Amino acid sequence: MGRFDWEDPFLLDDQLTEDERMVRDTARAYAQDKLAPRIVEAFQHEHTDPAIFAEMGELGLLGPTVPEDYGGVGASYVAYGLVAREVERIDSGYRSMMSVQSSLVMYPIHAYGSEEQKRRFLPRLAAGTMIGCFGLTEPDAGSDPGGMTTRAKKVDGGYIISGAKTWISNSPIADVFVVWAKSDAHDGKIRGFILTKGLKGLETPKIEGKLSLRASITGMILMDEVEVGDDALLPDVEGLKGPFGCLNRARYGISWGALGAAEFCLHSARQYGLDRKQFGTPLAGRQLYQKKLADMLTDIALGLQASLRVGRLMDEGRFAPEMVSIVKRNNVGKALEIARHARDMHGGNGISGEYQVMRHVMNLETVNTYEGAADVHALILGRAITGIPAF
Ligand code: TGC
Ligand code: FAD
Repeated sequence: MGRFDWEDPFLLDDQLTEDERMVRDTARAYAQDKLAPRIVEAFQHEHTDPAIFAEMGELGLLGPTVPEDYGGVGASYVAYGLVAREVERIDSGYRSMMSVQSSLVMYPIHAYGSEEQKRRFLPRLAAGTMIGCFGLTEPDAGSDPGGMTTRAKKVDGGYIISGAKTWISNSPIADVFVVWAKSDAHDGKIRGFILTKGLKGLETPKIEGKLSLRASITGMILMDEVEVGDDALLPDVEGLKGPFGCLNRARYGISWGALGAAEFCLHSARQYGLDRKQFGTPLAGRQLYQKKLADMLTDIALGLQASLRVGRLMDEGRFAPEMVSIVKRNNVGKALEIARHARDMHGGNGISGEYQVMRHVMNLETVNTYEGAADVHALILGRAITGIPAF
């Protein structure tokens, strides 16, 4: 008979390779030693520290799946998920900074870029000396990115891009902008362009006053006739499958990350219940309290196994986007529920920044919305089940 470890109920650790454990341990040590001590203050003061990119880059945590030739470490998608879990155990905003850089900026340049674009951008993005962002969402095109109005007009030697992107992670501090626009030179099809900081007509105002993801800066990308050369076009993809190819990876990473936040909440609620006495006994000795802990443990354990399976299939080139919809929607929804319960289990203390559970609740509200809102993933699955698109 095996031993039961509540911190690793299905012995996930056993299912990892030596290399994956190494990446996980590096990410965990960094997150606990360097990110945990600054998050309470950073969130409270809405402070994003750009130095985090270079710190992560130095440890190989940015774009880890990109091959070594281009500055990555050639890690598996399972390793990438494990990094997201460790970073989001501290804060969803830090994971956001990491996953945008990795899946939404480095991935498209690697998958769809020219050799010259890869050489020019990937090593510096991997090192975190360059910060990237991804512009898909617009003020009037969120869940329906096909409705975007940003346009690329062909001119001699390049393109002129006009339009507005909103709710863009990292944009106010970014050096590199992967922007999606309808291109008149390609029958109005959606194409990706790489813009760089300082271009005339490009502005990136910060969105102020977020009550969620406060340690991760968010802004707009305003493009007023921004002129770029032909070499700004990502040559190897056309249509919505370009941005969605990136989103598949980021959404998958989020499915691990959200459970990292949920694990923090479970651990915190457990410890609080062991320490806090009411009616003469620790709260953790009460049936209702234990049921909540049991529900949390169950959802985390099942969710992690599902993400591991999707990661293995991704590494084998056998995943389907619908699999990612299942784990993104389920794991984030469950994490949000777990964080809300943990907040309640901390009583009044649960609302203070010091105990951190309320911050996870607020962050996970965003995570439930971005990268495909929960109901949009339900509709993706509904279409797969019935064959009828109900968007
Ligand atoms: P639809 O007709 O379904 O598809 C259009 C074309 O795209 C292809 N495609 C995919 N390709 C690869 N992977 C996927 N997951 C794909 N989904 C669709 C599809 O095959 C088709 O290709 P083709 O060649 O036939 O043209 O598209 P639709 O317009 O009906 O869209 C439906 C829907 C709802 C699925 C889609 O629009 C959607 O997923 N909406 C959600 C939008 C979203 O996720 N936005 C994310 C913005 S980025 C972000 O939030 C970053 S936050 C990051 C952080 O800070 O961590
Ligand atoms: P809407 O699409 O207007 O949806 C509003 C509500 O309606 C949701 O509940 C949704 O589920 C529901 N809904 C929508 N369509 C349907 C339907 N057909 N049937 C039933 N219900 C429906 N985007 C980027 O491009 N890059 C980024 O880096 C980025 N970072 C972000 C960071 C933060 C902090 C936030 C909050 C968002 C970020 N986003 C980013 C944008 C994000 O992807 C969008 O907010 C998300 O896709 C939802 O779009 P929307 O906000 O326009 O909501």
